[in-house]
Amino acid sequence: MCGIVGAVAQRNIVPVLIEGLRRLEYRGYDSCGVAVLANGEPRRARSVARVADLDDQVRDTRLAGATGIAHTRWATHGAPVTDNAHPIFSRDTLAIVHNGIIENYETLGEVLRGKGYEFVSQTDTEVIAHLIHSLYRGDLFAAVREAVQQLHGAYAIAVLHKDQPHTVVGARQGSPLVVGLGDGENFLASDALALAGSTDRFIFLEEGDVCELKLDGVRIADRDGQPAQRDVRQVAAYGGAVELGPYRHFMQKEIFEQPRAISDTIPQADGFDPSLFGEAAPKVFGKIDSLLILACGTSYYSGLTAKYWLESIAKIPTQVEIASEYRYRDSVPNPNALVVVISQSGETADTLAALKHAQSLGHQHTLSVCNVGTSAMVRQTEFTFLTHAGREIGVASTKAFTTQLVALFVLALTLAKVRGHLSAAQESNYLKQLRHLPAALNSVLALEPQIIAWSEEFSRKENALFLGRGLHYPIALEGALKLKEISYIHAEAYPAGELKHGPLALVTEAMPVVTVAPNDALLEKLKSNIQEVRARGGQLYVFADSDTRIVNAEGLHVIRMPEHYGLLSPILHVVPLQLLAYHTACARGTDVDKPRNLAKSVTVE
Ligand code: HGA
Repeated sequence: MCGIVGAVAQRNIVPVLIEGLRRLEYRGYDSCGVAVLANGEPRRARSVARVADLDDQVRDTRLAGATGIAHTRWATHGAPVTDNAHPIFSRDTLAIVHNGIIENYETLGEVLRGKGYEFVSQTDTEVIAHLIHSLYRGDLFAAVREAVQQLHGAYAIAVLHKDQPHTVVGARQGSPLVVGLGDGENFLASDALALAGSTDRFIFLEEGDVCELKLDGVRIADRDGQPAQRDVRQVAAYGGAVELGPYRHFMQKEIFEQPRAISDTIPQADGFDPSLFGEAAPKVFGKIDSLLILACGTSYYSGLTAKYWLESIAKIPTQVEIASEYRYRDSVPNPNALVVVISQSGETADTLAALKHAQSLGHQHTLSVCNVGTSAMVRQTEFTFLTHAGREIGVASTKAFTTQLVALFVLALTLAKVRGHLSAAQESNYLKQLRHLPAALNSVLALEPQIIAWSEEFSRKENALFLGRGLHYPIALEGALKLKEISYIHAEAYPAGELKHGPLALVTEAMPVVTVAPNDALLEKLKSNIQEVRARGGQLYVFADSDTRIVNAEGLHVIRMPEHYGLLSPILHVVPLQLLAYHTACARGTDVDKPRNLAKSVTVE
């Protein structure tokens, strides 16, 4: 989603700003722009194409300046057209970039119109620009502090003013913003990654902070306007271009990186000790009586899968809820529950808000499962388990999902051990299974040519059904989500037992029905569901464990999974569904890594 970069320096800062935007491109955006103070005047370039086009523009127009802000926009208010692209100006004196949504923009807009401000964009951001302008009395830092008091909603902003050379003011509430400290120059960005190469010293601003960047230092005020000291952290953000290598898209590369990502995520230790989650976990885990898992999208499906593990192995009651629902409903808090939040980026706005909501209700124990160690989510939870997926560029999550599953499986085993449900023999057996997982995944990846053959068929369809049972129902959900996201084929997933309660009405020869068929206790039930579909002329595409005796027949297409993998089977079964979605999307010619309307880190509500 939106990315912000800002800088004050004694050199032309435009190349640094453009490079920062390039590094944030993977998040997804629909327009971009940059503004600098050039000879004391704000000047800008904006594009509804890629950052490369913006770069051409700034070169052609020789846009240069030592104080600047830049932005990639994922439109929430107003179409992705040039007039709505940031930086947004107020009366040609002030420029702002904004990430987030201002909920009271209509009310504020009316007041500002009454004061004579004209609006030239449809964005909520323009309200902030005019508001700060209306409050400016020669001190930008003070004007921004005053302005943010009036904003409702989420924001990270960076602002410059023509009368304040070598000054950029930033503020955050609900959206991420970091300060990068340089020598005689300072930076702002929504992600430390954007500043790799410029600095490795960062301050992670806290909620409600307002900061002022000058050449010789940075000052910060907290939400009450009091001067605040924040820790400086050394972060070696890897900003190098991620190479595609032999792959066609990042998504394909990331699917094939899963054996490595999983082996990096499996703990090195010889057993499942709570200390894997944090120093204080051994004291706390024994007291936990239930789990509340909060997440969105693919991470929500990893939580749903984990519920089966947690209840069957650790015998601990587990509730899984979509973060954007939980944060707005009345719920009954349980201070003895462990709240688990799951997010690849650790900046997912809805999940962060749900975490905050849980804490405000009195939940004391929180754990994040996250792929970014410096993220807001990791900083705001008591315990953490970091997945080691590495940078995920494709908007459709793949290796982040399977590494989350590994993390949650480790959590289930750890809680099982603490609660006396895991014998030493079981522990070493599970450890063995986990360690063999990367090799097992490699043999699943070898199915790619067979899946490509199916994807040709799928690319001509407009609808698909996905079926799974038990542990594999969330995997069917994830398979349907992957297909929707990148091929734009309408797909729905059902627990196979639900077919006859409604979706069977949709089954015709034109409807492919993808089925996940592991050899587990529900296999015979699943086979009956398969027959129900066949009896109605439906075309079944089944990923079956080799010992299931489900074989190719009229209307029944089977790909055999190389290994039967017990409780860890969801991690293997999701991989062919990722490949099916990927190759179907390729056959349809969509923009696989940047599907329309979607963004990578969902930093707005
Ligand atoms: N609301 C602003 C910024 C949107 C955003 O943060 N996207 O990630 C706009 O629509 O311009």
